[in-house]
Amino acid sequence: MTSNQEIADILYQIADLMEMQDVAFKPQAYRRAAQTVERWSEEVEDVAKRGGLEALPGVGKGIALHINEMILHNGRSIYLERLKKSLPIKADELFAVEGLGPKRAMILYKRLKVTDLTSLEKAARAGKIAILEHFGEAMQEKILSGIQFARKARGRMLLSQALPIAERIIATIKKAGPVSNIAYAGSLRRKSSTIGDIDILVTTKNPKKLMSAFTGMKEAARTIASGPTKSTIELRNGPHADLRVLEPAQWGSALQYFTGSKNHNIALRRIAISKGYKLSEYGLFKGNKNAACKTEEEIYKKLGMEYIEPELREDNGEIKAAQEGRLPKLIELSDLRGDLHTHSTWSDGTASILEMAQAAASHGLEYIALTDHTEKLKIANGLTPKRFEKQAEELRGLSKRLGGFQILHGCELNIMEDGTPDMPDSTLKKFNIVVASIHLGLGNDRAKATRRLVTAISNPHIDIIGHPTGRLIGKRPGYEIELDAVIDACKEHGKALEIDSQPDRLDLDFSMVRECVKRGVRVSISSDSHATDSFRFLEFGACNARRGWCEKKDVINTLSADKVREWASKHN
Ligand code: DGT
Ligand code: CA
Ligand code: CA
Ligand code: ZN
Repeated sequence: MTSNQEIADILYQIADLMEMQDVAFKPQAYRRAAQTVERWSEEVEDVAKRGGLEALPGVGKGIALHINEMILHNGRSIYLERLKKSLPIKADELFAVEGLGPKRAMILYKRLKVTDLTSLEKAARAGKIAILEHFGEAMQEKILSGIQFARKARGRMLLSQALPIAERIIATIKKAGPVSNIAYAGSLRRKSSTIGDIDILVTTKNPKKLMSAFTGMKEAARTIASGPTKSTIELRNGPHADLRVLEPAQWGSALQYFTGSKNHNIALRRIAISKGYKLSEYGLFKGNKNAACKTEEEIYKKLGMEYIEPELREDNGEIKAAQEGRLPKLIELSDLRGDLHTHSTWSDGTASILEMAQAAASHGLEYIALTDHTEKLKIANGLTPKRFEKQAEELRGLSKRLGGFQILHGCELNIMEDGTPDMPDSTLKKFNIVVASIHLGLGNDRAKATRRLVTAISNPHIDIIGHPTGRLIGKRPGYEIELDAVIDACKEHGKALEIDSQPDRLDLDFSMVRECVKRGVRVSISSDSHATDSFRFLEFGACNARRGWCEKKDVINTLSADKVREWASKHN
């Protein structure tokens, strides 16, 4: 199934590239169609199957053809690929740099012959970008740091990109079957925020058939290596996927080994040695006798410890905790009862409040906090106090239509340079919940960014700090913060820090989540949804929380709506 978001993403990309080619009107049409697809509550793939695409607002014959093509090719658009090839620049490379979109890329190409990261860097280093109109010194600096970042990130996928690909690979292989065991391992199984390559393990009696199904997949751009026990393909978006065929008797030890992390494995092997064993991907051996290898559980048990969930296997103290029987009981996605950060068309969302509530309910949630942007975030159509009053009226009208589902009224305000909110107290005190984020002035040094956050945390109206470091994975590192000071402030005032679950944010990062958990500061796991299909992002936030050793009690939105209200009202 190609998701609405995948389809919309491709339509947005097509619009961007058309804009570079100076095609009049068309980019707007594609963006309109992308917005429709993004907010459509039914699967667009189902709409396409019954021939109903052209009934969607903004979708004409041409765009319908492209959507059908994507669905036919499992989310791949030959049209987009051709468009990319027809351009004189490497759009994927350039757009990965924070701040570079089609308009700027086109100017840079026309004026400076910038076509890829190398020529971009050369132009920036020579100071040629700073003197262009609409660019300037600050933009040039931003581009230079963006290049470093894009280089490091290149070749790694977001968890949200890798997961559906891995699932499709597994489905394809199962179909070619029969298989007795199949799983993804590596960083994907540990649910890292980025994935270098996808590692799939399988046991089967017919490796040949599976290997050719694997290398022949639509997802494969080319075959890098193919053999009887291991094949590697290059995926369409660049990174690789490996398929390994294993002996059934070796399953547990191989799954353990290839799940990693490398450091976890090294530490575990040391313990095996100290107990007179030898641990490898082939088994856990005492002399020549294989003591445990069928399941991972057996291995951890034989080594004298509790089973360690993959998300914890980073050699961050999990082995000692497992030996002492004090591993956390990790939070599950299903423990989340609400979502405390969502947007509607009142600000920059693509769906109405009712549509968002219905989508959240169909995701199994009991409540959301509606937290549209505030006044100063002009680009996101931030609300004035007056408009928030109007919004409150709409909410009162809606409440009867929601059954038991609850909407807490809130906002996502902007923390200004001095740490104060961009909303008056008289408005803030009316909200059930207030999320506060830094959107404006991201360039602060560590001390200043920390001061802003700490000041915000001490404001009695503010309950949660949204995406606390401002990072965008693969695009910008975010501002640095003194985490200890921020945690101290949260502890003192009883506030929470957010895990923003957008796949390119995952902010707080898991290592910072771990510090919160250690210090007894609670987090909220929020989707920051701007569209109805974004509640699924909560899965990634939950993974990130698990990697940070979160239990249910550490997460605010495992509470009922009433308990959340009660918690938030304590601060006022
Ligand atoms: P990635 O692909 O960069 O996101 O990260 P991983 O963890 O998936 O790493 P990958 O694909 O290179 O290898 C998969 C697993 O295989 C890794 O997590 C642990 C294991 N492994 C790979 N190389 C070594 C090694 O040299 N020593 C040990 N002990 N384990 C290794
Ligand atoms: Ca890997
Ligand atoms: Ca690998
Ligand atoms: Zn937001």
